[in-house]
Amino acid sequence: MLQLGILGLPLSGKTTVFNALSGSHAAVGDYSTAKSVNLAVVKVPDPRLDRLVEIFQPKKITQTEIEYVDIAGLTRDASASDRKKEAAYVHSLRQTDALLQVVRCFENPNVPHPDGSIDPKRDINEVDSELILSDLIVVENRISKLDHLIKVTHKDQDEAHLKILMRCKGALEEGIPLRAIDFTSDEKKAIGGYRFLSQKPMLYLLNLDEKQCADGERWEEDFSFVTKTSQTSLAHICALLQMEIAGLDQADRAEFMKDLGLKELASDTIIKKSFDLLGLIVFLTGGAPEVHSWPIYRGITAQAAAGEIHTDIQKGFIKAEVVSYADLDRLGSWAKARDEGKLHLHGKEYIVQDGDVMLFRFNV
Ligand SMILES: Nc1nc2c(ncn2[C@@H]2O[C@H](COP(=O)(O)OP(=O)(O)OP(=O)(O)O)[C@@H](O)[C@H]2O)c(=O)[nH]1
Ligand SMILES: [Mg+2]
Repeated sequence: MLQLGILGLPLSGKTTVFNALSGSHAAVGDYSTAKSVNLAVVKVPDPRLDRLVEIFQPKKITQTEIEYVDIAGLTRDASASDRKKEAAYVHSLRQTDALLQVVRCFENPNVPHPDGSIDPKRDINEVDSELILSDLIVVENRISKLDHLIKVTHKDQDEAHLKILMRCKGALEEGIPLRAIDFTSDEKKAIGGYRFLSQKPMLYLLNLDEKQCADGERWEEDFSFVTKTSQTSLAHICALLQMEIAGLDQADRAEFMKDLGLKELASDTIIKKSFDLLGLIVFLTGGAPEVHSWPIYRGITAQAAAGEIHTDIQKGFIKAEVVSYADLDRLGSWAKARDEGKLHLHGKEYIVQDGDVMLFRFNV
């Protein structure tokens, strides 16, 4: 399952955002009393799935899910035990697929900022620098070990690896996050195991108060510079308000949102932006037993997509029957789509498109 890590300075509103996005009720406020890690699995809303349920009347529905991870921030004057916690914190972050950086913009005299003033641009710089530094430490350690090793073994493979790490080091020393570097797919594979933090796709999330939220678009314009680096994205949220909305039942929620003139829940906007950021699309499968949505990376082939369902289907792949969601929605049944010539047979190399409804033919 896809995992999104929530990070940010202490008291930037991470846990409030976590609650808003997941409808959870984790304790907010004082970091020391909060649980060290909050985890929540969220279903990715997709109206296309609802329509397929109408069409196929399945026994079972399986929706794409993502997991949010919120990890308690540390104070600046970290003690030894805090440092141990920090190692665990960095480890948890490394396991995630993308990062969601909560940026404090909200004014709240009851919640002191650890740096004494509200300055979101400074905060972004500080958090980004910490990620870069943490990667730099990993890279430097690895380089010095590899240096010793190469003197003994003289392996070309190690030399090649060292070269990539030197390139990483150069970038990090200049304060450039690794996500900004154009690695070849082989290079990416070679360093994938390090799970570098500055290489992960990053969604910057401006946490605005209710007053600021009226100007959400202007705030995003003002911070658009963060999206100049590749694999970054930007959104805003009024976390406190959204947490309240997430806690309401369906009927109250609709009314409350109407009163406030909100068209969409922040949790939905943020999931969409995260999917785009990660380059994810969805293909669908439907039938009487089950309707299922499958997240995949954009650009993968029909045969690779089949592997998401089962390796046997991938190995024994013959053809994929594909109807686009738009056609199936319009025509209302698989049989009708076939009759109208909207069912297409594709081979292994077909590049799956977002919203393809697929049926795989395979040999076992
Ligand atoms: N006014 C206002 N207060 C907020 C907003 N978001 C968070 N807060 C308050 O800020 C305080 C800290 O929020 P948390 O969500 O616990 O922050 P955190 O980043 O998880 O804090 P740590 O885990 O301790 O680092 C709480 O008292 C929240 O109510 C907001 O959008 N507006
Ligand atoms: Mg927290």
